[in-house]
Amino acid sequence: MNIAYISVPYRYGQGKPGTEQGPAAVEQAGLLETLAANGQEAVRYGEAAVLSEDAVREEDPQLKRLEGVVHTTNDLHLLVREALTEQRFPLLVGGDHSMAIGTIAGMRQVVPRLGVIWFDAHGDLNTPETSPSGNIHGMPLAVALGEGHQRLTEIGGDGVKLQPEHLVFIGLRDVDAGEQELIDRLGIRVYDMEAIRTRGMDAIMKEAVAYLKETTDAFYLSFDMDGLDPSLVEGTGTRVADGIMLDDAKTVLRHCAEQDEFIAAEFVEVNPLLEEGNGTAILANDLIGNLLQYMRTHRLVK
Ligand code: NNH
Ligand code: MN
Ligand code: MN
Ligand code: MN
Repeated sequence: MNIAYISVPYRYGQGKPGTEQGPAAVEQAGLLETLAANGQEAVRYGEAAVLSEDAVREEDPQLKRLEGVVHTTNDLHLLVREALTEQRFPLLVGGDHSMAIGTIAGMRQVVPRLGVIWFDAHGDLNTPETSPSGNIHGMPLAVALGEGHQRLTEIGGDGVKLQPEHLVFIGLRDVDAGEQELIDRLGIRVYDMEAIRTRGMDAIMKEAVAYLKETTDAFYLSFDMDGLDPSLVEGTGTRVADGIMLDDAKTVLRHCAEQDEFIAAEFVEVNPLLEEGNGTAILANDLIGNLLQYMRTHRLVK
């Protein structure tokens, strides 16, 4: 295991100032020490390029700050591709969730049959036509499936897109009408809070991982902090009631870490400006520590 920590200090996929400070807040919480404590070099592999505020305009109300998102996600896809090509495990810290447009684009150039576990309260399947906000952080999965504005879908080239059966949702509970239509039409696998309550996270993750391993070559985890219960995450922009508690979140991380096919992870939507102190960044750092520890243990046991 050779981690490539990549920071994505940006906020253009949503409207609230602060997610651009997410990586610095998680580093402040001890991220480099967490890497060192798990046998890694305490270094940042790379940082995605971000346009300055005055270079980014709101423009299209259904596709806000498009240039800012295109610039960063395009740069990020190159970084992720490079890290994977060097046989490293990309560990990304954001930044708002639109960054996943770059993550997935970069990964798919190396792993065409890529699986995705999307830990989130939201579907992030909107297009400019269905979005209630015009914020691109609500669109990355639609883009990955090939739906949406061409400036976004063309990042990483016009190759094969993410296949709907290679995607799994965990913790979904705030879905817009257009997103639900897409989920139903494409038959995307969803584990919502009801499923988590009745079946338990352990059974769900066993099934989710087995499902992905059947038809993909490798998978990654995209962890939106707002998938967690709002009592745990004051510092994230769109909290939704009745979310995932800590033990269940760790179960998600453990099941991912136990698979050799697990090749990258991203932690997004940390916004230290929305809370006193640094609680959400500290939690993100703790979760990353858990993940790395599970990965180490698994490798030792093997
Ligand atoms: N679905 C809403 C939108 O598209 C909210 C998205 N917000 C998120 N997604 N935080 O994870 O605007
Ligand atoms: Mn999200
Ligand atoms: Mn979300
Ligand atoms: Mn703060």
